[in-house]
Amino acid sequence: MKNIYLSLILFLTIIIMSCGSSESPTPVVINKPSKEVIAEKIWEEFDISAEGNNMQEMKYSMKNIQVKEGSWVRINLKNEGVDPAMIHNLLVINYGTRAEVAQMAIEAGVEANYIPDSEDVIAASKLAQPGETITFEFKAPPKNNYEFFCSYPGHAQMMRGYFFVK
Ligand SMILES: [Cu+2]
Repeated sequence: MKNIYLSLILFLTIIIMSCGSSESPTPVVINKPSKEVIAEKIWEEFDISAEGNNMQEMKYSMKNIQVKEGSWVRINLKNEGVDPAMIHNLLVINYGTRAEVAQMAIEAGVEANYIPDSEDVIAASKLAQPGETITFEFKAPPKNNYEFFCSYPGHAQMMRGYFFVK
């Protein structure tokens, strides 16, 4: 009987020892920073008003927008119009494509917020009704010159400006 106990103890000891030296090594503790390092987004924010109450007076309050490459852009488009016909958006597009994108926007229609499915559209806001402010965000495209404009039918000529990424 004693021998059985001894055998059992020996057997258990072997099991415990073999567990201790099992193949999976004990995890190596590396000095981890308490928080993961996340690259901070650099934001460039602009408040742009759409002013005027008719087709002759309507305009953006900014003509030029300049941002740094790699930054994130937040545009607060405030429609200051009161006339129900004054509906606006803001599209950032590749330089020189305004006429083409404006035409595509009309074809895209109001359901699409007059935002055409085009590679020339870098970023776009939804339509802002009179009195409404629409905020939209996007990562600045590569260093280059771009344009912005309102793609609501008939507004592209009056409501436009330049978007520079430096
Ligand atoms: Cu407009």
